[in-house]
Amino acid sequence: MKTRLDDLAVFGGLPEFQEKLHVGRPNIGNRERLLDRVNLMLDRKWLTNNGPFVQEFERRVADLVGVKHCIAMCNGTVALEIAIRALDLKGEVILPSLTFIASAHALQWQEITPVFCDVDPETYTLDTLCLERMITPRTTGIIGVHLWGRPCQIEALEGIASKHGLKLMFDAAHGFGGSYKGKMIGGFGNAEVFSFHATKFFNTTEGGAVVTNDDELATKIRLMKNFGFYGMDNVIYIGTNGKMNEFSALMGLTNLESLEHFVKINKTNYLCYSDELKAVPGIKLIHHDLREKCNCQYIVLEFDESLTILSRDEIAHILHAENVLARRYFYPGCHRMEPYKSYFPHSGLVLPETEKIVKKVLSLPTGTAIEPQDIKKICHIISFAIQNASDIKGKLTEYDLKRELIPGFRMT
Ligand code: T4K
Repeated sequence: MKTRLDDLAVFGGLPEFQEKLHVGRPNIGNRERLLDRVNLMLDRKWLTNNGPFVQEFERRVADLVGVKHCIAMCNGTVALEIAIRALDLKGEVILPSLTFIASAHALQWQEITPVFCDVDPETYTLDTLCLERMITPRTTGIIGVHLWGRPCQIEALEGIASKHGLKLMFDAAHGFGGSYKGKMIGGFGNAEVFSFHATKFFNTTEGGAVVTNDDELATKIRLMKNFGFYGMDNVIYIGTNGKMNEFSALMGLTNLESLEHFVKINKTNYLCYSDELKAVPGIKLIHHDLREKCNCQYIVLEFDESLTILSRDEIAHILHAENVLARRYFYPGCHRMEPYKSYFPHSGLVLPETEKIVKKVLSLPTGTAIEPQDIKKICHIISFAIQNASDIKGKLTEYDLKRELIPGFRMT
């Protein structure tokens, strides 16, 4: 427990945690079941190329999501690229800037212009009014992002897409296992894309999938992810190598068996954070709607600096010193990263909400790697820091805030 300023590790005290607590520590299912499957894979000598584990995994995911087709892929980024290509998107595609850079790169990689749209101040997903203003004759599609697992305003987006004859897809990298108005995420738009990266609450080490109810699109995507092969020695389409391998699929099958357990832990953690921080002035925990299915995999705090006095970055700095490696997902916004900041140097002017949000949110550790007592300690550090904000602020300036406590994290 920190009771004096000098107890804080940033001022020379002992770090609260001896081991680093990460955001995105993988959840791993039953080890014996996993190793049994590894042995079976080795006995079968079938390691990739639409093997039996991949086929089983695709069936399980399609059933869980309630869609006709799941095409498993090597990662979420390639799944996005292939879905974009199969949907024949060209010219300009509108998406939020408040997302992981892969959402934008998947477009630019194939020379489609990502047009960054602002987000709604309530949901932090695409602002539908702003979106309609950004449609031009070159626009061919919209990519909604279910940021932190919270669904987009899906019905409104469907309305806009159909009114303007645009394709609609979703980057559902954060949305696996969630629902919108009782229907599982994955079943909306022309297609949705999941990421099963190690840092997601459900992982296949690396992995992703496109899910869709469109038979023709699914066939095209299956061809594209396997070089365009239609049977042996017969290529009928341009393609790439987007295949999921057998190890990833068996990891996925094993982790699927623990999915409910992972969600339960995430919900418990979310409620614990919520309880511990409810009385701390200037802090809002980004809300997850527990009436819907929800994976609660991102614990995101939002700071109102007029009340916390300490900025988001100062609090992150204090936490990092205590070995709590909080992350600024998704700072500074895609529009402020290359190549987009050179292509569109003034795009921040039309993204006022995004510009505000990226400066005030902070993601904290959750998942099976963390216990409620750890959460209580993290919350105590935050609350102690805010209670003593003025003193800490003065003292912090004596220290080098530009020091990188974790590689790549530099105070701004
Ligand atoms: N769209 C959206 C909206 C996304 O968020 C993502 C990915 C994608 C598309 C693309 O999907 P993928 O192609 O990745 O399937 C991470 C992930 O690499 C990325 O998958 C994820 N979003 C993004 C939000 O986070 P980094 O660069 O922040 O990851 P990194 O390496 O710093 O890892 C985070 C923490 O997790 C580390 O502090 C340590 C811990 N960790 C990580 C790994 C890989 C572990 O404890 N064990 C591990 O094996 O991007």
